[in-house]
Amino acid sequence: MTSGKLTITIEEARLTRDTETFSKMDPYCVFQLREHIVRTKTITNAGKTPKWNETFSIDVKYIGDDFTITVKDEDIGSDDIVGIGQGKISAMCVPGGIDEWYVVSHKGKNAGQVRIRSAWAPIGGMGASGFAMGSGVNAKGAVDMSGMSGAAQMQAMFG
Ligand SMILES: [Ca+2]
Repeated sequence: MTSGKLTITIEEARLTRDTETFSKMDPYCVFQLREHIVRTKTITNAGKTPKWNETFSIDVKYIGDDFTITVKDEDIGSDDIVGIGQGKISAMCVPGGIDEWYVVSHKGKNAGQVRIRSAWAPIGGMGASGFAMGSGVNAKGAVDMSGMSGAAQMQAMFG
């Protein structure tokens, strides 16, 4: 199982859907991966072309998970959802990262795109497989001293 630290930069959006009629939207973007929820600042009056350029760090434990991107328009009272998009977090967890436009939609219709860049640092690299082996040994024979080397490995990996 691969895990690691994912850094995402929510750059900007090009929206086609507008939830405002007489004024410009005040968009912000929410990125969710399981219990991790991050959100950008609201860009007042950015309309359909908000530029957030905000970077977040996320610990990825399950690389098979889906993430969700939600673009909202901040309003007095309840905020409007402009569009929602989804993807596999594994697509972002690659050497060199990604720089992609993700489609967000609303009620089945395309509502625009959000540009996200990523950087990926898997835990341990080579050590990650060593840790997996160590924990396997511990699971079978908890009495032996391999727990110490496992802890030392963890310390080495997590700094
Ligand atoms: Ca608004």
